[in-house]
Order: sequence, then C-alpha cells, then structure tokens
Amino acid sequence: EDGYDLWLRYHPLSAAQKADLPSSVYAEEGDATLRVAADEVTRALAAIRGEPVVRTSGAAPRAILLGTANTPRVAALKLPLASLGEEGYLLRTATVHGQPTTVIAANRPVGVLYGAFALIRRMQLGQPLSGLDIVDRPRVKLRILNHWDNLDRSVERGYSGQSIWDWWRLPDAKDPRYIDYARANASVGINGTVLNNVNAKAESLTAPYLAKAAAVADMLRPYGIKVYLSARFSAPIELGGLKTADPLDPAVRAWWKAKADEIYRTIPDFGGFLVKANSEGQPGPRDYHRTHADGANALAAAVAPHGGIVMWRAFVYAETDPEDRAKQAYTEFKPVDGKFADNVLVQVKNGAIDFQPREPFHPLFGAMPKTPMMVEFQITKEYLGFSTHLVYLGSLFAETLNADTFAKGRGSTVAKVVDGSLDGHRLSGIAGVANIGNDRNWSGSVFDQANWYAFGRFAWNPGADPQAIAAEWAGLTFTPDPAFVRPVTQMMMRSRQAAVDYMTPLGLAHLMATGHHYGPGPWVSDLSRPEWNPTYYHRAGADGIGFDRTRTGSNAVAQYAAPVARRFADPDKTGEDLLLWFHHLSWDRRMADGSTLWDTLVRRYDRGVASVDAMRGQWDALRPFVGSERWQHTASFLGVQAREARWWRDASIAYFQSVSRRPLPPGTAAPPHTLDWYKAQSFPFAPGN
Ligand code: BDP
Repeated sequence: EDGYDLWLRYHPLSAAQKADLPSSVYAEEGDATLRVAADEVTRALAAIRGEPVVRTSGAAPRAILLGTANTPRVAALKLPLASLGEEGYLLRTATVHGQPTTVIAANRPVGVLYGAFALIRRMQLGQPLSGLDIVDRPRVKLRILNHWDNLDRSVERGYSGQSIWDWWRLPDAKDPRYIDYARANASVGINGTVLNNVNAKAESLTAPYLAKAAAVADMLRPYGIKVYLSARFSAPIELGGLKTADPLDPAVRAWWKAKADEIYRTIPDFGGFLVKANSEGQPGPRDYHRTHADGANALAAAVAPHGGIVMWRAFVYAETDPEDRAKQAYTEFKPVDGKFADNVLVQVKNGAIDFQPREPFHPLFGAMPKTPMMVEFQITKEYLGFSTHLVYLGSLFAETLNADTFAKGRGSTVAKVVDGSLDGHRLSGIAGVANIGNDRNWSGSVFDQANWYAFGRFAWNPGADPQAIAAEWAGLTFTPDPAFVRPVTQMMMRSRQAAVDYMTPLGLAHLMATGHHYGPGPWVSDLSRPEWNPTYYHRAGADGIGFDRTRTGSNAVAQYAAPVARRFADPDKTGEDLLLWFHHLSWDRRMADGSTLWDTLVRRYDRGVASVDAMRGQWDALRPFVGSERWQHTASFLGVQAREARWWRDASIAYFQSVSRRPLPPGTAAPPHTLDWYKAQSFPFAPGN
C-alpha cells in the first residue's frame, strides 16, 4: 500500500468484529448524490466484510437503508429530520418490515452522503451499529479548500508534487483521480474548493479556463462540492481592455457583472470568488484609493444575483509601514466593519503574521462583529517542515479555535466568531490551504494526510477534539487496534510542540531561511523589506530578545479586547508559549521555575530534538502494525526530521549565543560547527526557491 487510499482504505475486519455488520444496501437511486452514497457504502461494506454485498430494492434482512424525506421508505419512518438542516444526517437503528435496519436519513441527498461516510467510519473502526441514534450537522456553512495551484501546474508552497488539476488536458480528459479527491473531501464534509492560487492570473477567468473549471465542477457536484475561483482584481484591465479596475467605476462593475453572468452560464452552481488584494504585489482597490469593502462589494454585486459569495482576504501588509506587520490587517479592516455587502466574508489567517509554528490568534477575530469572518489555516506546512517533518496540525487548529477573544465577554471563542454564532451571521466559513498534489500519496507523506483529514473534521465542528480526530484518522488509515492507535495518537499530539521547540520556541516567529522557508535563518537581516527579515521579528541584542508589542513598543496588544490585552501586556501572565511574541526581555530574566530566559531558550531547543528522537523510537515499535511501504516512508522522513531538528537547534543556538554572549546551561551540548558554517548551508534545490 502506497497511501493512495488515504483514510478510505476499507480493509477487512476480523470475523468477530464483522459478525454483526449489515449485508445488504437499499437505496432509491434517481439522484446522483444518493447513488454515490449508496455506492460508497456498498464498496466499504463489501471490503470490510470481505464478501459481496446485496443491493436490494425490497425488504432485506440486516440492510442499510439510505434516503431523504422524499424516499418513501424513509418517509414512512417519520424520523425527526427537521433539525438536521441542509447538510445534517441521522443514523438510526430501526425496524423496517419486521427487519432490523440501519437507517441513514437526511433532508437532502448531500446529508445522506455525509451520513454514509459517518457510518462507514463506525464500521471500519469496529464500533457497534446496534441501537444507533446519532444526529449530526455541520456548524460551519462553507468548508473550503484553497488550492494555491498555478495554471502551469506548479503549486505555491506545495510539497507533494504538481497540481492535481491538469489544465492542459482539461476539459476533455477527466482524470478519474478527481473522483477520489471528491470522495476524500466529502468523507470529511468539505463542500467547496478554490481551484487556483490566490496570486491569481487573469487567464483563469477566460472562456477556455472556465470550460476546464466546469469539467471539474461536473465531477465534484455529486459529492456536494462547489467550485470557486481566485480572481485577479485587475482582470477588467487585463481581459477587458479597460483603463482601470477602480471598483466604483461603472464600466468596471459592468465588466464584473458580465463576467459573473458568463461564469454562471458555464458553471450554474459556481460558488464565488476568493480575492487577495493589495498584498505582496497583488492589485487591489487601494490602488484607486478605495477601501477593501469597495473592492469586495464590486465583485459581490456581480455574483449576488446568482447566489454567489466573495471571500476577501485580510492578509495585507503595506510596504510603507515597517512599524509592526502584526498590526496592519486590523488597522486596514477594522474601520470597514459594517461596510461589506451581505454576501462577502472576510478571510483571516489564524494568526496576525503568517502561518508560523505558533502565533496568538489574529486580533481581527471578534473585532468585526458586523462581518462574517472566516479563518484560514494552512494545511500545507510552509513553515512547519514541508511534508518531510511529521507535525500534526489538529492541535494547532484547536489552539486557535479555542482561543477566547473576550469580544462579548468570557467564552467568545474564535470558533464562535467563525461559526457565526457569536454575532448571529447567516454565512460562516473555514478555509484551509490545501496540501494536495499529484504525489501517489496525495499529501507528500502519510502523516500529512492527517492534516487534510483534521482540517475537514474541524471545519465541520470547530469544537472538535484534536486527539479524538487523530485517533480516528489513525484507526482508519492503519488499524483500529488500540495497541497501535494509542501510541501513534500520543506521538501526533506531541509533534506540533516538538516543531515549535526546535524551530521557534517561547513565542519566537519567522526565523526561517529566505525564500523557500525551510531550515533556520535567524541571522538574516539584509532583505529589502524590514518585515521580511528574521532579525525584525526576534530583535535579539546584547540586552535581550523578543518583540515588544506592549505600550512601550508597537502596542499591538491594544488590538485585542481588554482582558486579552491585559494578559498579553504582562510578561508574567502572557505564558511561556507567546512570551517573546509580545515582550522584549533580558536574557537573564527569571522564568517561573527560576531558570534564566537564556537557559530556558536553550533547553526548549533540546526538548524539541528529544521529542523527535522519541517519535522515531515510537515509530520503530509500531512496525508490526503498518504495511512496509508506508512504514518505511515514514521512518525515512522521521530520520530527516531528527537530523534537521538538530540543525535548527544548533544553528539557532550558535546564532543566539553570538548575541547573548552567555554560556550554555550545564549539561547542554555546544553546536558542533561555527555560526559561519550554519550560515553557509543551502540547498541545491528547495520547493519555493
Ligand atoms: C505566504 C506565502 C506566500 C503566499 C502568501 C499568501 O509565503 O507564498 O502567497 O502567504 O497567503 O505565507 O497570500
């Protein structure tokens, strides 16, 4: 097994485990989505039981019955479907024609599909089906992957091969892999996908590319997945020949309207646009002295008659204001709260800077109550060791979603901002920058598949438990045997803190090498923009280390609600995890346990290295549970990670010691090379170079 089957492996259970499983499937198959739901259950059940499954159109013993309220046999059961909404489902054990039957029911076919995958999970994990009575529905409306895929099939920050979208061969050649992509996404409730990079080319909106996108949309539709496109703000100039892209210019608005009409003629259920504007060189409304709301509303007006939406990114940082990059999105967006059309969502990265191993939650969460706010996570691990380092992101997602903004008092979590419940929004959404490519194993490594899986499960339920999700994924991907699941889950749960420790401990951030962002570069200080340099972020000098974001510094803490601001303003209350994000402190400062900041910093690097060594040991012990190809692949990557964790540790300590001029704490090893040696390290090639 090479990992292609993801968590949908459908492998046989032991005789005892499968004894009570159903043996037939009943569904009415007029609807394409109901048909794929029935096919999937049949396929899974046959594989898990290891024998053929009967598809029936009448009463059968031990059947699975799938359907909506419009399916007569389901309707006859008079199930309480009202509370399920558009996408929820109900799993229940019922008696149909005197036969014990497992029922999957929903208001709409897509709910049945989600219920089918939930039932498959239970079956595959060997959980009992008797006495089932489960109701579930997604808390978030738009659960969307963002592909940073270019039209030439390169993938920005992609570490798993080329884009799966074969633009050259589309629309005629429809790669069957798109169906497996759709199955995987539907199985975790993902219901939308943005096909192209936020650094968008206008060409993606031309007729030939729309025809290609339409072919993909046709394949994804039965799986409840809508297609969206990243739009380049200056497309009216580039494609329409206009002199301006000013969002208030009537000709520009007419161009977008005509373009939207054309798109909806091609893709009738097109989801809408994602826009990166006035960020890192992308054009945007500020080029015309208009606000982000003016820009978003122009596109929103074009798609509104068709039911489309606009996701407008808040990832902006002006080239002119070097004071504190962490503050800039709030400064630009907070004043326009309430100015966005009601089919616009503002999409905000989880932290204020850029997908670092650890960041505090973005101050815009809770600060724009009149605007639906999406959170954007990065599933692809640009700053977390690409696809070679094993880092489970479920704990990172949970850390952001559980953070309390205090916007409306205690309990105003980011999750409640994002699911719309805090401020009563009709629209809500979560976006994840995809880690999917054309590698056989989709994500570059088997354990990176867990991050795709966890993203979907958190988008469905932002209150989910990362540990439970890790266990579920491991059980499905390898084996549900607790002797495997328990240690592997523990390993996954520790992995993100390990990476934080060996890359950016104690709230440090953005210390990586230039361009590709792989490996350490804390010394880098010669890039043209101040906020591109690691030295801008750590501010280490003879006096100490860290970025002062309190009143004596950039005062970024003031962008948070008062209770949060008070906590972050006080180094004794901030907590070790975010300490140097908010404070510039003396190397000799005493930490809670009495050690100095310098000694603690060195020990965190050591702890990170030790955690990776422990992960290697655990994986060795798990060899009997895992097929050889997937075991070997993971073992070799853990070897890379162990070597590179040391590299991060040694290079960082060599550099920081050259600044702190403090001795290493007793019992810690000196870096084996000089600082100059670490500075001279580079790659012959690294993705993103
Ligand atoms: C940064 C990436 C860059 C992206 C940008 C974004 O380095 O490649 O284009 O984010 O999110 O993290 O737009």
